[in-house]
Amino acid sequence: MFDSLKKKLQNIRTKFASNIEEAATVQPAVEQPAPPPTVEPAPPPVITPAPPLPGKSLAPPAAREEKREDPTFFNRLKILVREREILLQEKDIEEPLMELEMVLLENDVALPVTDEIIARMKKDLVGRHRKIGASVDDLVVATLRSALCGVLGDGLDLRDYIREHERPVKILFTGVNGTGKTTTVAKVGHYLQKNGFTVVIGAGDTFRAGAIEQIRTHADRLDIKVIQHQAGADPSAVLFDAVQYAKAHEIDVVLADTAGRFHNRANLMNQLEKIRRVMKPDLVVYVDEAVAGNDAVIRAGEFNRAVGTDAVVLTKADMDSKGGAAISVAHTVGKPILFLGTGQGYDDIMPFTPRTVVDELLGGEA
Ligand SMILES: Nc1nc2c(ncn2[C@@H]2O[C@H](COP(=O)(O)OP(=O)(O)O)[C@@H](O)[C@H]2O)c(=O)[nH]1
Ligand SMILES: [Mg+2]
Repeated sequence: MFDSLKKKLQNIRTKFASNIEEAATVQPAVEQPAPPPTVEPAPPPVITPAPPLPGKSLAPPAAREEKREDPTFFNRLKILVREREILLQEKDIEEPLMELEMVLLENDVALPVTDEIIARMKKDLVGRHRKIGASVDDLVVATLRSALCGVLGDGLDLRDYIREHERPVKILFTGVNGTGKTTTVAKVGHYLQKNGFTVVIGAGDTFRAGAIEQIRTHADRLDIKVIQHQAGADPSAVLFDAVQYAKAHEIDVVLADTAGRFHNRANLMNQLEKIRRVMKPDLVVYVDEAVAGNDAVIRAGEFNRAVGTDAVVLTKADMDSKGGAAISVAHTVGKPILFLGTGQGYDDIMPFTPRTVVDELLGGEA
């Protein structure tokens, strides 16, 4: 997952670290104490010191010199220096910042999101006294981590959501064709069952040939009840029945599969409006493929404007080496990513926790 971006971020990390290290070495005033005094022959001892003049230092020069040479004093300073402090200017990190910008754009991170990440890096690093320990890399990773977490938002834990809402919680999955809606419905059903919730699936794709069979096969394997009508039936009616079933049987969650549709196809969008009216979903989840990069981000925005979206699932993250959509979609659409799809198996689904995704991107170190 996200291998190309991960590799590039590793390089960038090294570049930042070496630039900051360089800036630190030409900046002794901030990060280092005065160098130890050059060992000069001590001045001849003053045998009879003159009485101190009013307003002058009480300590004679020889005594002050002696104090500066105290080895324990310098040892203590050296220990302090391990926690160096640095004041970076923009020019110190201009080069790696520009490279980071290019890398993000090349890996399909949307322009406004790239800008935001760069702005956060700058704000964190430039013009502020920053402590650097033995490893500058720690500072770089912390800064990158916080910039990326900043654009990824808080995420949404579906288990918490269900616990906090009246049952049944109704979740409608929508999006364009072939992105993995039906597979995601099955995976989410399995995930929720593993987490102790009861689930029913509504076979709301009555449009595409074989769609009802497809969800039925998944559900049978996972031992999940499916509410279905015949092919060509009104999906609103199917999903209404699924909700009624859940109410009657005290099922925790209704997962509604639907046919793929584009936001600009009026008839299918009207159908979706009707589904919304009849089923009254608690969450409308937009599903798209991480591999679609910027297209997925743009489509998610269009869907949100057309019908409203509460959360996003990005599938096929296992096939996505760039990670741009995963980084961009929450910030661009203003809705959290709920899950990443990471393969074709039922367990190949990952709750989207920004922190975990950033760890994955930064190699999980530091
Ligand atoms: N590699 C991979 N394939 C996926 C993932 N999710 C779905 N697919 C595949 O994508 C194809 C289309 O999935 P489907 O659920 O039928 O899409 P729908 O048309 O949106 O319902 C199927 O072959 C799925 O196995 C995923 O996370 N990773
Ligand atoms: Mg489908």
